[in-house]
Amino acid sequence: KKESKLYMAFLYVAFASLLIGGLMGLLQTLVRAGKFTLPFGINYYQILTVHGVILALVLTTFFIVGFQFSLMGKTTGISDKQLKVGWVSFWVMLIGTLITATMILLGEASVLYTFYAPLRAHPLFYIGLSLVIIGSWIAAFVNFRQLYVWKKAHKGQKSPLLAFMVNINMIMWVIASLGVAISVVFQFIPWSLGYGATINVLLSRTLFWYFGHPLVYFWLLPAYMAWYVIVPKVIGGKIFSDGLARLSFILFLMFSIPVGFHHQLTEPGINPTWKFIQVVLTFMVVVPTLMTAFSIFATFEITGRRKGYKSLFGWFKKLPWKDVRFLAPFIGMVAFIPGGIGGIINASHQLNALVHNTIWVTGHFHLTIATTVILTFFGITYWLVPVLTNRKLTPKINRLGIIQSFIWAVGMLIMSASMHIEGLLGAPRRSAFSNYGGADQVSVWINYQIAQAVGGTILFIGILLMVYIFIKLAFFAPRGEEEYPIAEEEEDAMPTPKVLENWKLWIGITIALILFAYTIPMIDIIQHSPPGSVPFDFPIGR
Ligand code: HAS
Repeated sequence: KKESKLYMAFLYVAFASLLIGGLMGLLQTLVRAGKFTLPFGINYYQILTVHGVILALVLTTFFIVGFQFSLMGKTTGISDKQLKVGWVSFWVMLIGTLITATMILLGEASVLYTFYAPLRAHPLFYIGLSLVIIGSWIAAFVNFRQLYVWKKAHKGQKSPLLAFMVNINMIMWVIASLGVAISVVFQFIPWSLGYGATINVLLSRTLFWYFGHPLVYFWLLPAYMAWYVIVPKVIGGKIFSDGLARLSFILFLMFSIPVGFHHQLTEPGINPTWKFIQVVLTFMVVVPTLMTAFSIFATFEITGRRKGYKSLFGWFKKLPWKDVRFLAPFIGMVAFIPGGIGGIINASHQLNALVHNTIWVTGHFHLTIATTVILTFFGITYWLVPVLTNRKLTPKINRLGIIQSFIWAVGMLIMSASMHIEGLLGAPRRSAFSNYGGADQVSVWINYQIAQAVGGTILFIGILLMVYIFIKLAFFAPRGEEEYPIAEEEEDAMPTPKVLENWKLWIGITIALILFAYTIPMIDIIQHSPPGSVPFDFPIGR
């Protein structure tokens, strides 16, 4: 079908990014272990920027937009006009990605994926990133339109659950990315073009984290879409409660954005009262995650018991462990237990003082985004690609997928565990190999660095295997029909309250919370801004 081509186009970019970004990750672990020197004058921060931008921003956004387009197409339909605009979003995002990637590869933008001022990149780096965001906004407006058209044609009916979820995620994305867009357009681009000698660093970082935290939920929510609606179907069950799923997404919309200060707890210039308020709001965002865990386990248990497994954990043993469409997301769910606990530690002000800017934080996000989310995305790939290309997930590919999931789990366990421990021993994140003037502590860190290189190598093997599986599913697997797994709701679930679809109410509360959490600190940051910082061009003397 013609729409499949659009969805697949997004996935091609995502998997090409996985290969490039993964290779950079491997190189980083080798450099940090002191086992490898980058050739051709390539700088450590150049590959670290490629790794972060290509994996955290490009892979995720392309996969999510493509996957969400397919969910909308399946549940609400997509018109020819919407499809055309969908292609516009793809090309705008791709052109933006190519511009940004070129600047990084030329060594003109080694500013890492957070592009903190006063690090300054070439203007085209920021312009490219802006295009990626603009492209994603175009996609968002197509999704909004798809739901609107569906609602008009189905007056009085509740929207399809997946369409509702996609729209929540895109509303959150648009509101959040406004922050980084303002910073890029009004601060970074003029500054990198030479207008204005200094930049308000705190303002730029605050606008970045206003966007940066919801960004992580923009990654997480598509995984939750699969956990709530797809995984139940794969295991032969039903959705525990449509209303509960919608409520948890609404809570994410409300509490994901006004919490960016938990990334800035160590920064001066922000009144501690506002930090405290945003930390409280951060803990609120744990609630929908716990609701999700409860609801998914309820689905697992109900399904197992319905199949007749009676003992306390009999239902658990009988889950379809040999089906990679279930196994890969399940490993992701398990990884979220330590990943989430790490998040709560990070968000606690006093504990943050211990872990901030250490490699502990890197360990945290390799569990959350690189395991929970990415393994769920792999789990989606095993059925989505065959559906889109009219091919079969054969038992052989399924077996390879199971091997891939275990390789990923083992590699990540070794790498992320050693990052967490090394972080508690004080090792900084974002630093190349150094003996820090021969400090004793370094001799303790090095063993954990070597463990990370081992984990990173295993993970790279996992990436090669996953890319092979993707190519196989997209081009070489036998022709056939594969199911698009969308579960129905349990018959005895409570009817979904109508108020959950009151968009004006939820968006209104979201905006009110943002204004509450940010207005006064923003005025402070602008009013009491220091003279600003002069640029730091990398490499020095560019
Ligand atoms: Fe985070 C830093 C706080 C979740 C990603 N985070 C980062 C960075 C990234 C990131 C990329 O407060 C680095 C940014 C940078 O470059 O500087 N994070 C949290 C909190 C949560 C959280 C409170 N993070 C995520 C998710 C991410 C992600 C999700 C990506 C997808 N994070 C922080 C903080 C920092 C931070 C600070 C800044 C640190 C610093 O100082 O720089 C929460 O959302 C976590 C809630 C989750 C739980 C877990 C519940 C468990 C569940 C398990 C379900 C399991 C099932 C199966 C169903 C409370 C849901 C069980 C099976 C069995 C067999 C048992």
